[in-house]
Amino acid sequence: MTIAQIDQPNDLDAWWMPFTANRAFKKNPRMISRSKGMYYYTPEGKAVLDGTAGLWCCNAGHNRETIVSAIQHQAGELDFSPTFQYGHPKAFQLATRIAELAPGDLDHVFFVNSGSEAVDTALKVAIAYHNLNGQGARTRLIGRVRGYHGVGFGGISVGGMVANRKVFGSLLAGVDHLPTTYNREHQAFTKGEPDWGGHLADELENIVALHDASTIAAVIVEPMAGSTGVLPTPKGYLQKLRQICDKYGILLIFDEVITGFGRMGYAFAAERYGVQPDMICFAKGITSGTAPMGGVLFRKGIHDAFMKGPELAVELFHGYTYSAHPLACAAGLATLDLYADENLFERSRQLESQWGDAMLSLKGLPNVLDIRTVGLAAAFDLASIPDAVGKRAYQAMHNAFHDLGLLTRLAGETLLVTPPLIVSEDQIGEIADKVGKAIRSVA
Ligand code: PXG
Repeated sequence: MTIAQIDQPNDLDAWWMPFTANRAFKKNPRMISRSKGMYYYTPEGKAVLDGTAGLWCCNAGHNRETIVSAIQHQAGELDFSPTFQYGHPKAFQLATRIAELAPGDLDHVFFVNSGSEAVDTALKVAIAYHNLNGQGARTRLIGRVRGYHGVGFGGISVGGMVANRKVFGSLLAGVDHLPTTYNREHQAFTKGEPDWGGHLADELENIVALHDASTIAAVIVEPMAGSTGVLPTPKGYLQKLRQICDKYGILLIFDEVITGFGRMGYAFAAERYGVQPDMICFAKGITSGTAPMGGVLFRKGIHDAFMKGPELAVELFHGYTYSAHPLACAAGLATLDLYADENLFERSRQLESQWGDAMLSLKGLPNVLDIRTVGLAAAFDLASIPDAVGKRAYQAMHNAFHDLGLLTRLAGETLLVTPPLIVSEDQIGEIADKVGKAIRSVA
């Protein structure tokens, strides 16, 4: 039996795949069985250039030796240890390293296993914090239309992607949404943060006027809305949001699950924008996708508010069996070392302009309605085929994988590319070329 045969699953029926058109996939699969550097490989051994860093997570590329050996070593040394009432050294080390990377007094880290858990953790702590401060009426949470904050009930409640919400019941009560910052008429084909739209942060004033500040716990936004199709926040928007939150005592949470760890040229996008949030949610890039891990960074004042009461009392009734799992901590430490050794955040910043130009060079292709780029991310909005919404982008993604050897992502009728930060200048050209061909392949 060849390796290819061993790697081929013999029955595709049992696994209900996440966020996937299961029936279409199983009729015509896109199978991946190996990875190295910038490439994935199919079970038949065909190379596929990773245009998406997996799912926005493999920022250092694939199967990097130092991360692989850190995980292997850790598995043989300490496989699992409880983190409720016990600790292991690498969890403390990793928390310290992440806090050092974060701006200002974001000094404390709570570990979870995914972005969705990070978001739920941040929202819960926001409400609990106000409660501890004698402001128990502050329970409202404010998200944004077209925001994505994972798939927990908290995340889909503050999230603003209709398909992720509409069949899941009444969600959390007491949630409101800022309007989306995207407006094609004013922003089409912009490279980086659009000039138009900073004023949309003022909508928070209207939400405060409706509900009263005394009922609002927190605002949560992505510094760049990724999943919904790379929507950079307009110039001045985040600064204004910070000012309004300060004015009314509302906590500001940045969901940096995608924007953290170099995608926007910095450890965190908060640094790019010079805006200090009260909490940062992270995941994905912390281990470069090699082990499930997420977390929340908290400003000192929030953490310290909980460190009161009897010393033997649990301060926060929250946590997961796999919070700070030893394998993920080992992976995280090796990943942060690699990011630093190879200056990958800086590399991303330096490549951003060339990346943007390469992607925007596809302006004018048939059926391309908008192209947006920021950091090392780009999105192509395509015109729908009449009566078949989503088909053009799906077909382009499928053709890119099978015919062109390029991995892309979909968001409705939008095609996304967000490569590992080790992408070479030549590969940027190759991605642009192949995206162009994939778009042209769907008449
Ligand atoms: N917040 C943000 C901003 C995210 O982008 C999550 C939370 C949830 O993370 P988990 O680890 O629970 O999935 C995300 C996840 C895509 C894509 O193709 C994006 C995500 C996940 C999978 C696919 O755009 N973002």
